[in-house]
Amino acid sequence: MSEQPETPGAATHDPDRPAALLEFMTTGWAVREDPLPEPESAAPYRAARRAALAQHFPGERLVVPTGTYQTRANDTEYRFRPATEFAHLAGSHEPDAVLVLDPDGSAVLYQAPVMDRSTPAFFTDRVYGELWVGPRPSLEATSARLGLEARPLEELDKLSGPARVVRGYDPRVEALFETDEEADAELTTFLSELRLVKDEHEIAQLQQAVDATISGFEDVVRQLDRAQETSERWMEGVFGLRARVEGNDVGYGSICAAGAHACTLHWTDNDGPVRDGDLVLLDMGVEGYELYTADVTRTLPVSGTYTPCQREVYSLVLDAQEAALAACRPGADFLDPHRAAMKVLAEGLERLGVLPDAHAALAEDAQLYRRYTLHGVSHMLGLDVHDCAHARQEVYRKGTLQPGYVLTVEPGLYFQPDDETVPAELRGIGVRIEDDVVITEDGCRNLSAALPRDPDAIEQWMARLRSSHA
Ligand SMILES: [Mn+2]
Repeated sequence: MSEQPETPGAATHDPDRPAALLEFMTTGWAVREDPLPEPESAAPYRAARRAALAQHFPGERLVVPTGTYQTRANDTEYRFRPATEFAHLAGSHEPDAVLVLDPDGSAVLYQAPVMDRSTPAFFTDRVYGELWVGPRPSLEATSARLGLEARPLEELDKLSGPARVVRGYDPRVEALFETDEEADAELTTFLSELRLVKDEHEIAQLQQAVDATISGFEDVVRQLDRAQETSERWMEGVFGLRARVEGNDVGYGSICAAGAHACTLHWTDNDGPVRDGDLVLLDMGVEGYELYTADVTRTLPVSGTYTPCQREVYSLVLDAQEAALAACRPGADFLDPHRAAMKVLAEGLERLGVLPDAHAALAEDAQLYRRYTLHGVSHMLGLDVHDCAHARQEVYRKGTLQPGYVLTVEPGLYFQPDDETVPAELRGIGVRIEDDVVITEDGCRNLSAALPRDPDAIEQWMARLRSSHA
């Protein structure tokens, strides 16, 4: 018995396969009739993006790989998630695919072959074989669905010469072409900036992701009792169920932080107790089927009622968020909502007895309030939770807001449990309120407005959900 897998894609523990079996397995199957799928509604929007890309780099070959499976352990992989740049331009969810824009501007999608019953690989290859992973779309089906010419992946190997490649996803593709690091970075930057303004299809996708997220928050509130009996993990699990049923997955690791865990910005262990009388900070987002993600935070009283102290901190963060939302309009600096929120928070911190002098704390060369506010108020949102990350500073962080931008508005206050600069009764309280807004012609529209923010409205909403569940 050989110690190595006998066929590519097979595992060490797979039994040997005699030739007679391979022959037998590939014969005797009924012919399948697979009607071609309808074109996706996103297809014309993606075609427009590809046209904009070709126009920006005329006469050049542009290569956008989607990447491949990432190993979780030994021969098990994480679920495949297409590269963001590729998803934006092509829309296929097939691993290993590569979008190429030829110098004449025409687009071709190169896709791995299907391993169907015409080849023994259909039952020997556990990563791509149809028997193991189910049927994968043919070139014809992919072409019909995406409105894009599709060719076998092996034909990509015939290409060579100069090209710009989106790096970081597929080293094999990067090695195929003559590339230049700086030129490739320009391509990635352009694609990040191309995603700054969302088209109507993308905004509808983001709204769907937000709506599913709101349902997920409702699920968690209905099951808060179970979380109290177990741990924060119950909330993560309940939200994850909604994300998998109404979307592709969660858009990022859910933060389910009870009590002082809320003061840890990226608390994703989610293994702590959920106690009556504590707050629970929930930062969660469903990633939809087309991979656009929501990013929403609410800070809820486990008991269903805020204590006076919790309510005071909560209301201050809410006031800061209202100030930030009012600053979200076209032409405003990207940082204006942040500045508006920080002013409100710093002045509130003085009232709470945390900062002796808000004005002094706000000074550019001091910024002492940041010990308690910790992070910026906004980031772009889209296919990536921190979208457009490769955009140039002058069009993003130091740029101005434009109609069609989608961003988060998420001020917070965090009083670490052992912070001696904070009055004792405030220590261990962390509050963040986060909504997703689209910049309109004259202001902004809150995509997550249907999820209560006002503390009274939250208490009523929680009471309604928990009584209907009982
Ligand atoms: Mn966020």
